[in-house]
Amino acid sequence: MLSRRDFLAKGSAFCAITIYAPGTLGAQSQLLTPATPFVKEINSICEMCSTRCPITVESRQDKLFIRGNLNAKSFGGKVCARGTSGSKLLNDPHRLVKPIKRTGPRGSGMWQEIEWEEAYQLIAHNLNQVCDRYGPEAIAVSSKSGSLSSHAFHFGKVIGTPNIFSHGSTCPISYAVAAKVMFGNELKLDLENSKYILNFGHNLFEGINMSMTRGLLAAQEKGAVKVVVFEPRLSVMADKADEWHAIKPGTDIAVVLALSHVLIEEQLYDKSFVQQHVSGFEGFATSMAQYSPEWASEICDVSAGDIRRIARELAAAAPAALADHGHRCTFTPEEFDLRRGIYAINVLLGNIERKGGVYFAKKSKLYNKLAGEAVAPSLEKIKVDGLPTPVLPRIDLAEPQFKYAARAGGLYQSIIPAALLQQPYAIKAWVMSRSNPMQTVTDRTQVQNALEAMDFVVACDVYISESAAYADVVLPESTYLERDEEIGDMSSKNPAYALRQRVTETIGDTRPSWQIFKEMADAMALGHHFPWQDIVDYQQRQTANNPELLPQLRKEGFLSFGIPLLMREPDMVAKFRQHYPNAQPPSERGDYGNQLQFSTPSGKIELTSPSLEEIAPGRSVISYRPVTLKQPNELYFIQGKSALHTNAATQNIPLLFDLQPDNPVWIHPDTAAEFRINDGDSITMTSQVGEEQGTAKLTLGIRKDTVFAHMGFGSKNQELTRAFGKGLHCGALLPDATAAITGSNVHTTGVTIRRA
Ligand SMILES: Nc1nc2c(c(=O)[nH]1)N[C@H]1C(S)=C(S)[C@@H](COP(=O)(O)OP(=O)(O)OC[C@H]3O[C@@H](n4cnc5c(=O)[nH]c(N)nc54)[C@H](O)[C@@H]3O)O[C@H]1N2
Ligand SMILES: Nc1nc2c(c(=O)[nH]1)N[C@H]1C(S)=C(S)[C@@H](COP(=O)(O)OP(=O)(O)OC[C@H]3O[C@@H](n4cnc5c(=O)[nH]c(N)nc54)[C@H](O)[C@@H]3O)O[C@H]1N2
Ligand code: SF4
Ligand SMILES: [Mo]
Repeated sequence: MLSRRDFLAKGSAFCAITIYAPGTLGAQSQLLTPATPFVKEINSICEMCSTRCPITVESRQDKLFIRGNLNAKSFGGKVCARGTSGSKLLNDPHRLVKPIKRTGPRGSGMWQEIEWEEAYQLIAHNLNQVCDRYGPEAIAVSSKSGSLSSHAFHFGKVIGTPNIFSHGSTCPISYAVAAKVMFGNELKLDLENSKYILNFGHNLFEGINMSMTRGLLAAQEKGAVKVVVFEPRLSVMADKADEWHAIKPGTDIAVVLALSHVLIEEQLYDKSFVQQHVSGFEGFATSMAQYSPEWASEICDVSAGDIRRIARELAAAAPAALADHGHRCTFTPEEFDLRRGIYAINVLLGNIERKGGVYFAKKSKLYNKLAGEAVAPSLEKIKVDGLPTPVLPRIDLAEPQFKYAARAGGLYQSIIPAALLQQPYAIKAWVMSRSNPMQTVTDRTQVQNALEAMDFVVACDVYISESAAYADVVLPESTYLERDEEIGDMSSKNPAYALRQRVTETIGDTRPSWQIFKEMADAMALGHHFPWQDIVDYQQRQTANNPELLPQLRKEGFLSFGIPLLMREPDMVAKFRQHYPNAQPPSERGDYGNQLQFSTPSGKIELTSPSLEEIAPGRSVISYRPVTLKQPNELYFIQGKSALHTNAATQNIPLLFDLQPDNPVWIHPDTAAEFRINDGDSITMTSQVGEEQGTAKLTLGIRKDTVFAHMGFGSKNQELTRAFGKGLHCGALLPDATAAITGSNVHTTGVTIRRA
């Protein structure tokens, strides 16, 4: 058994600088050599962030070079700074490459390396014990959603717990729930062809989504687009925009509703679209009548004249104009009506399924139906019969208002009160994969308390993350460069698929998620619920009706089928019909507007949703509700992504760490002067739940009442030797607050600052 202290001692004897925890590549370096890539070039998928861009990995002299897969045109054949750094993760001596079990108190850094079999037996014994004592519902299973999460989620279903969570409530859940309620489905943005883009804190040049970022860049390079950004700080996005409005945090909804007010009052909306496709317009229009630009400007610090002008400019550019619904939707407790309000602008502009507007992904089923022939292969859904039915409802369904959120990945943060207060009932064990809630769910202290209160915790990660440091067993997943995965649907304007493939042999004793969760089920005598033999068998089941798809994807990595289609764009529909002679006949307008279907109760776009009254009285009509995000003596504390790091996942990766080791706090010079803070000073930031140390960065590019920091820094886990204690820990300052209906975890709070 080795403790962190032993390693410190050992480390100082053998090497003056670096200390490695058991289970890491560094600790095993004498036994292990770096990975050898397989062949010259393999196509795969990046996982340095959850955008998951298609990549081509080339090996030259045993080194890996990662670039974008040219087949994936919308990604531009490019990767970002993090995407090129994959081999730094692969070969990082701090990376976990052997299962470990805890041998001291949680968080003490006392670990012992164990074999996989022992890890599985330990996990099976402890999870079975929790099941026997409290029922399977007492086990929470969580994973960041994406290509690897389906195996963790399936494991949750197999053991019979309803308490399965994605990261959604800390990220996109609000726009997902709002879209589901209004349209029955999620929407995508046609940034590249847009002439006018409204952006409410979608930080596309730092919170990078390669295809969207490049789409926006392409539009800006053409010079034919106007971009208007509402942001409390001068983000790179704001800097590259035509107009930046330094909006007060949490008040975007006022601008959004006032824009609709003007579009309706001045009759600037698309009446025929509304008439054909929209339900509840009258109720919506009545509600909007009260939200004048003058009313809004009092709330949000954007002038009434600007709001009126922007509404008119938008309408003039429509339908090639759009309001971006954003990505991380955690600014305010009123996210639901903020995101519904943003969608409503698009509906009024009549930009649905138009160039430069918004559209639905064209998956093969719809595409083939419209084409009248099998243009694109379809993936089989892999069904497993005979799974247990949980007796209790999900912990986040104690309140019926979260019905939609529960289906969209759930309220991740609800694990904390369930563990600490048994509300609505006790969670006693936590199986987490590819998730670092200690950093990414609000109120770190309570997350730590919840982890300490658990009977048993399993973490599956590539590092001993801040959260994994509190687990009983940590399972090392192979990095994305070392593992195969199932085929993923990447359809946009036409159907597309992508495949992740191993590009190099596995270093150390790591395994992929598909294998880990299958083998965990085996150890619990539940392996029959994972009927596929291995990932190839799984891929073959996915392609049972189109066996040629798999070899094609192995070669190409990314495949798209057919030609791009927007259903209400007559020239695209005409081209589509030329391509596919058996295609559906168009409407009188020469488009497929008549084929648009919305899986909502009314079958139309619901600008007002009467059915919401059953789960949340008073919520059917979009309206303004004031929120309090800070006390009068406090500053708003907001966060955002760094272009050089991914959330709380890359701070310890060599190169990325060197490029940005911490997160200085942005403060306006006038505010800093008030507190006698100079640029570079150490500061203390205090909120109602925590106190953190940081460094001041004085900039005119932020509101005087607001401070900002990149998220993901200030790790309190010493196994992450590089990242430990570097910068300010955002989650430690954020109180737990949940938005209505969407269940999103609110990331804005009030803080005070002083010189440390
Ligand atoms: N305060 C604050 N909190 C936030 C945010 C914010 O802006 N401010 N942003 C929110 C957002 S948008 C999101 S999406 C969430 C993200 O939060 P999480 O879902 O927790 O995700 P990450 O921080 O991206 O990474 C989680 C873990 O995945 C591990 N990992 C990386 N690759 C692999 C792999 O291949 N396999 C396995 N098993 N593990 C891997 C990393 O080491 C890391 O420990 O955070 C949210 N939380
Ligand atoms: N380089 C990089 N790329 C990433 C990620 C990463 O970590 N690094 N993460 C990926 C993930 S998981 C996601 S979700 C996306 C995130 O994509 P985004 O959602 O675009 O990312 P954030 O940087 O969190 O953006 C939030 C922005 O909103 C601003 N803001 C805060 N409060 C308010 C407010 O009340 N109103 C307005 N208008 N603005 C406000 C912040 O200053 C910040 O610039 O990026 C993805 N891509
Ligand atoms: S945006 Fe960058 S890090 Fe994220 S998947 Fe794409 S290349 Fe990888
Ligand atoms: Mo996210």
